[in-house]
Amino acid sequence: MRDFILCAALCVAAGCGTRAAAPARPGAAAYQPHSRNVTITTVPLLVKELAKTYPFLARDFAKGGVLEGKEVYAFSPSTITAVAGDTLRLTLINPEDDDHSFVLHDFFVKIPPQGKIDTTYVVKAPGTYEFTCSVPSHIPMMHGELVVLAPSAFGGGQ
Ligand SMILES: [Cu+2]
Repeated sequence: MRDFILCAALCVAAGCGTRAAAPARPGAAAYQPHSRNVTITTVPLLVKELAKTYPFLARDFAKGGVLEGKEVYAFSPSTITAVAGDTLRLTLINPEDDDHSFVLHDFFVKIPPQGKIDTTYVVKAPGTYEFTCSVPSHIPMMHGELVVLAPSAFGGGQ
């Protein structure tokens, strides 16, 4: 708690709450890319195994049902925020007995059942990028977003 109070006091003194929104200042130090640890777990939401707990799911998964040929999984968390140039140190955890994957437009990692994958990804241009699972029965429901901010948003140069 004492560390938090000290951090909060330093942050207020340094104007942390206003720095992110400040426009780039000529001569300000350029943003230095960070290494960010991100752990993402695949989570079952409405899967066939749950039909015993929620009897209505049997009808949903049946032929003609709203989830025919599908199961609903999520990535937790489903949003990653970083700055262009940062390196994401990703830990991808799949506790289930189904295959999953983590797919960006230029990146693919298979996450085996009851497996954990450690990998890295360098974020590039600012923008919003969807990530998803490639297993057909898990899409379009299983997805998330990588939000990449411009370094100039932090008051420095490029
Ligand atoms: Cu999946």
